[in-house]
Amino acid sequence: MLLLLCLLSPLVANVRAETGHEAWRRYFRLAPKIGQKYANVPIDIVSVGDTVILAASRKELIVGLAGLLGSAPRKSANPIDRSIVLGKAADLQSKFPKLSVGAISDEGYRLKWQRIGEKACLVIAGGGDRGVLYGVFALLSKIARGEDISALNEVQNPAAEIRWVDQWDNLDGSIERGYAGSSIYFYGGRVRDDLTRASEYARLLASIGINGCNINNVNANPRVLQSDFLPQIARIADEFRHWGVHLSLSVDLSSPTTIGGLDTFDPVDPRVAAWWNSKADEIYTLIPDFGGFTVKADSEGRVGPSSYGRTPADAANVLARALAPHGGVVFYRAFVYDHHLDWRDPKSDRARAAYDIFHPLDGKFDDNVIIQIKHGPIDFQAREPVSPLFSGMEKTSEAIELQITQEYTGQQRHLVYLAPMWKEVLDFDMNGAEQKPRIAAKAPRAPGEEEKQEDSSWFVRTLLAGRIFHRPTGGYVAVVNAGMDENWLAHPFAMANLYAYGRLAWDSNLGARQIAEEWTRLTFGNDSVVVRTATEIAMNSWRTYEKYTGFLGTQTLTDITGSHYGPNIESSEENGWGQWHRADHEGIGMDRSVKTGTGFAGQYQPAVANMYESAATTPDELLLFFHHVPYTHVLHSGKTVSQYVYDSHYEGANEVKGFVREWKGLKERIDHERYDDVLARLEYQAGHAIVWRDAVCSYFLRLSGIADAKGRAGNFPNRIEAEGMTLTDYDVVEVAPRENASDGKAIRCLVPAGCSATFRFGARETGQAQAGLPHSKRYEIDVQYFDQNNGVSRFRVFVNGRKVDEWAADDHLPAKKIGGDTSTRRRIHGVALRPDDEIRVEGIPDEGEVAGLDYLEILAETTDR
Ligand code: GCV
Repeated sequence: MLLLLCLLSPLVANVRAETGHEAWRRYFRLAPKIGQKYANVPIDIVSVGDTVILAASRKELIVGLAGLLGSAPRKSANPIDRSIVLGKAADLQSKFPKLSVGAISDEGYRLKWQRIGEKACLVIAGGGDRGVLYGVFALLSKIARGEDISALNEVQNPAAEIRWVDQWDNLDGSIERGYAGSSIYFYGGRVRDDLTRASEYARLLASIGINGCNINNVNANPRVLQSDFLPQIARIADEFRHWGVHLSLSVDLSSPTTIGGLDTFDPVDPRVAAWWNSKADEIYTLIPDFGGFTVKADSEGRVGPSSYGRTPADAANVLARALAPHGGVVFYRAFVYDHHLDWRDPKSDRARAAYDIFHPLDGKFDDNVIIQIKHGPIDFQAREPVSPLFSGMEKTSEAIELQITQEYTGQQRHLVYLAPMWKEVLDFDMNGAEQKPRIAAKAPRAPGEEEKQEDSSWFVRTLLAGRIFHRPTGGYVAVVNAGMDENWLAHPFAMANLYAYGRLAWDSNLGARQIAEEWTRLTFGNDSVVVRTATEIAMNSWRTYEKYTGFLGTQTLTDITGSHYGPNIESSEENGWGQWHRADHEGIGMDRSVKTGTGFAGQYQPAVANMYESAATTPDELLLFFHHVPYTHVLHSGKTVSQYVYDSHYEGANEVKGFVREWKGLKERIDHERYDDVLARLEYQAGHAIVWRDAVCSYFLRLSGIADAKGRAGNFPNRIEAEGMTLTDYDVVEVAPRENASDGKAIRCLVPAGCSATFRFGARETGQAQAGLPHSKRYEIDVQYFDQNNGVSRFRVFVNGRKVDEWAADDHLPAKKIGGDTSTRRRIHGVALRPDDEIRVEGIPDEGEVAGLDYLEILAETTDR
């Protein structure tokens, strides 16, 4: 028994109940084997300096070490025996003249063992207050991950000055594209009374080096700037300040008229400039460390400078001049486009907009304006090329805008780790193969940092750091949309994206795998099986999602005019939003070449433009973004486009099944709460991946008329369509679009007492029996039903009158109707069946939800489904 306990001990150490609220700063007591590595970590803290950030740093260090190592450190005025000594480099050096920490940038830090007098101390020196805080978090992270710190001597300076997040929170408490509950800041038109979550969020952000947060939706409510509202905003800034997080606000450019009483918001009108100046003064009186303004204008119905024939530079500069005396910045979003484009015009192209508008303005923006550029030219798609604007402005500061909230990537119901995609963007060389001589010879460097010989590549990450064109600032912004959900982002793995974003904004040279491993250790503990499995699932997840939802650069195939979630392939077409894939009977793709298409490819630097100009040199994964090709076009991989569509969707759906299997291997190695939560989400995802697979395959099978060489698409031997069963009170409905239900039909129940669908089980339903394989007596029954969000239907399944399962359709999927957003799979395991058994499904509707049913699939039970 004792032996058994010993063998299990590394496992049970990890399995304390958890909600995910602590994210990657759990500070759980280290397992003894790891903990003993830190036996000589000092338990005495000497802190030099006294600011709110230093106080927070000291407190974090005490809480973290007490949790990880089991004993609370003491505070001392001077080093005794061994101490951790922390403070700003300049302050430490004046207090301990013999201490040498070298040069550190303002937000950088050094972690180093050093003798102070006779005492061997562990020094945490920051360039400024934030540097100290980041150093503390870094040390705690190393210990939590079991990293050797016995010879620690490390300096870290952030890659870029701007490391911000945006929240799209509305004052009524809702969050645009938020998938994890309501706003942590606002409720019912005002700032929440209890801002505990706001403070905890700032701490979370600081722990990964993020130094700014824009708290309200870019579709901004002008009310946020009203004089009676600003003191409420100041309360949030008070919470952020301890964690070194600047607060900024999205502003509506029409504010001078809507709340200012002026008859114009023309940015070149002196009265408008005076209004913004006095508004900025008012804000800084309340919030001295206010970060600045974010602007969405002339975009998706927002007003902007075009109302007066002015440019984004005119608009940005009037704000920038109001903020400049206080040190604030303007984030002007390059997401400016016409959403009433003429879809019949083969030359019209939304992808061109940002470059067409902003490139000619290069040099016209004030130095404290940062152009915030979405990573691709469209809108956070699972695959799109890098925005050409990154290399289109040499005299303007830039920030990349990434999206952590998974608007087009499964909305935190699908596990999609985005760091591999972001790495491809950041590592993309905008200069292509061409070697340009005009590269900066001397880039601004952190003090003490060695001058690196940059080659002539224009990596996006280097452009963002301002190094190539000597820009004073620049960096990273990401839309997070954390909410009131206990674990911040709903899906436990969605937190890996927030973690990865912070780590990359700090050090863009880190690898996606290394970050995933770090996150896994900090989130789930150091069990090597957990680390390996979770990292592997994460690393594969983005490409897997791409395989079953969108192919070869089509852009999104989600419901573009609705939820942006489930499949709706035709919704991209015949409207002005410009996310067209141009699929017809013969072929698919947007021709964006210069020679025959929209000319978008020509917005890149010559080497990259040449690559995208021809289908022969465009990488497969972006082929359809740049070219219209027949379904018979042969890819570099050797497959035709049509066969690729079938293969990739079957592969993708199978890979998610694999994730479920791998995750199940972690049972007992992770606390039950998070294990079960992730498992349930993965099982849902595996079902929804099949919905996607079947929708896309059947759509293109019908459109192209080209069969799947492997015979899978449109062929479901084990499927029993609901509309083919014997129905009592259920009625048959045509589903639109038809590919969102098997065979285009489903059944719905409008009778409050309930309806039923019955059939007799026969050999036809068992692939194994048909193939003459040994007949299994136990089966898995997959029930494909529809879980709308306007009611909670109930389902019951009976075999020969005996109930084998029941459940409530109570998920919060983003639709009120039967379709691709709501199609959901329930798996019933281990059902004993004999030929001719009666299987009956009962559905009881609730309010608007109609207990919709699509089909059943029955297969012999195996361990590998
Ligand atoms: C905040 C996309 C989203 C919108 C979002 C917009 C933006 O269009 O669907 O919800 O609006 O991007 O980034 O401004």
